Amino acid sequence: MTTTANPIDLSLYLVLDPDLCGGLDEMVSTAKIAAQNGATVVQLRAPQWKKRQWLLAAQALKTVLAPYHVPLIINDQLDIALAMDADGVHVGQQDLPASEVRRLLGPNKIVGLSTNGLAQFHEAEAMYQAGIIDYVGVGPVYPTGTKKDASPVIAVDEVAAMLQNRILPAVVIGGIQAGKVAHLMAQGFDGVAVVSAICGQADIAGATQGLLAEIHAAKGGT
Ligand code: TZP
Repeated sequence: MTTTANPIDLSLYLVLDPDLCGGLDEMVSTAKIAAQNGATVVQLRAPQWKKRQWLLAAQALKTVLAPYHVPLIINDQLDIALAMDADGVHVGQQDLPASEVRRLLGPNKIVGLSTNGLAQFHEAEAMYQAGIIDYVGVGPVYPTGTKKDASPVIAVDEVAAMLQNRILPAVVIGGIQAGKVAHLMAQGFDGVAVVSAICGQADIAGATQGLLAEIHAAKGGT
């Protein structure tokens, strides 16, 4: 059995969505401030965008994140990721299969997969062991208005079952705001993924620092 084990610090995973994060300039500025203040991963997720817009934004984000060594993950646009040499690709259950993404990206890029329940989580574990994916997203765990087609909220006991004896890195997503982080981290996640808790906030730096402080406290003050 192999694992890709591409290293990724999932602690504070910012998902940029143009509906909340604004146009290109505002999005790039948000990403930069978040990276400066401790965000550990940035994902671009813009299902409504045309390819040319995708490429321009992804290239701009890559440039702004590089000095902070914060990886840029592209949501469900393999061609864009290949064109601008992104750090990785994240796919959902209805997107290009993770196995195809891995085959086309090669072994040294990050591949993430969304999961919404125990069965999908167990499938993801097998994919991790086979070297296909590097981490999973688990969610939504709270109702969210950010993703209009979000899957149903996962029941608390199902989340617990997913995390029991887990072998793969997992980041939690969906409706996570300041104050909710400690509870989720205590369940055993490696980090939290957010859109609206950072994007569109009046104080991006303060919002990022606040979430990070909760994460570090939950990880034992590291
Ligand atoms: N996937 C599951 S929920 C979600 C995504 C992309 C949106 C999360 O947004 P927010 O604003 O952090 O609730």
